[in-house]
Amino acid sequence: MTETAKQRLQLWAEEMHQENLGLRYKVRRSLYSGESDFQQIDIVESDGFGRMLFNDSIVMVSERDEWIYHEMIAHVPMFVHPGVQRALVIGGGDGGTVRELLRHPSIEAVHLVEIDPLVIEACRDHLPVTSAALSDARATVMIDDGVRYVAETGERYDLVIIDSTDPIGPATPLFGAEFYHSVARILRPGGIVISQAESPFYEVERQRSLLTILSGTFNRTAIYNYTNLTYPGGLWSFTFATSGDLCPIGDFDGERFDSSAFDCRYYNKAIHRGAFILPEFQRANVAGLVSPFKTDP
Ligand code: AG3
Repeated sequence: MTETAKQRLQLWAEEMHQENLGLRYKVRRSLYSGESDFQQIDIVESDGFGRMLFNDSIVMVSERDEWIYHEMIAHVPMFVHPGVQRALVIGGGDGGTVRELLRHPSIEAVHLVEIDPLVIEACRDHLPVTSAALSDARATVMIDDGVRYVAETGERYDLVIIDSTDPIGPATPLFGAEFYHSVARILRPGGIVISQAESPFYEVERQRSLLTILSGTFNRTAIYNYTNLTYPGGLWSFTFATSGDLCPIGDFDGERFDSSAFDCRYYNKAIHRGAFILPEFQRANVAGLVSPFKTDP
């Protein structure tokens, strides 16, 4: 037998980004592979990144870094709003965002609206680190189109989080004006909207168009960054918008964070403030589309 023939078969999962970049992860074994009406869903045991969820070959979650994304999407608005009781998550069927929201004692109900039941099922079976939160008594999972849900529901929320995939396929309308008009309708007074806002390097136009929509619909807008391992380019963003006057810096309740004694692995008070300080190129790209802060970060 030749040296080559004796070698173990090498399995890799690859995310192709904008046709000129590929990120490859060594796969130990596939845990789940299925096709829904919306997408191809894969959960693999990777070598070095833990379990990973891919939708249509795009990385959604890795155990190695999912906590960064989920801490930053949830705790930033939670420590700005004085007392979120009811939160809505659109997408996010892995459950990670719900998990972080539920750590806050003010939360009475979290509704998760996920379009694809197979994401929920696959994550419940193979990604307990995020999905276990979906079994909490305060969490309600609804299988529905988020666009339809926000247009038609009679429910109202203090916080709406758009935990979406990239703006392709069923997620595309989640980056549109009509959708945000409906989100504004279902916000309680002073409510906050956080959206998955892609990469400041690769998605300049997307960030601009999202902020244009938000600043035309809400009273106050901002964009903040986090760095992660598995999304192309590493530095990624969320947008912040509110129909009220809460400022993500001026109204940040750092004392509440201190007394809550959360064992965060990424988020802390300085990270909260620093996340809103943009690198020069991004500051120029979003100029005029974000609101001045009440106080300096
Ligand atoms: N939401 C997906 C963020 C976008 C990832 N994009 C990419 N890898 N090209 C993740 C959901 C986590 N709850």
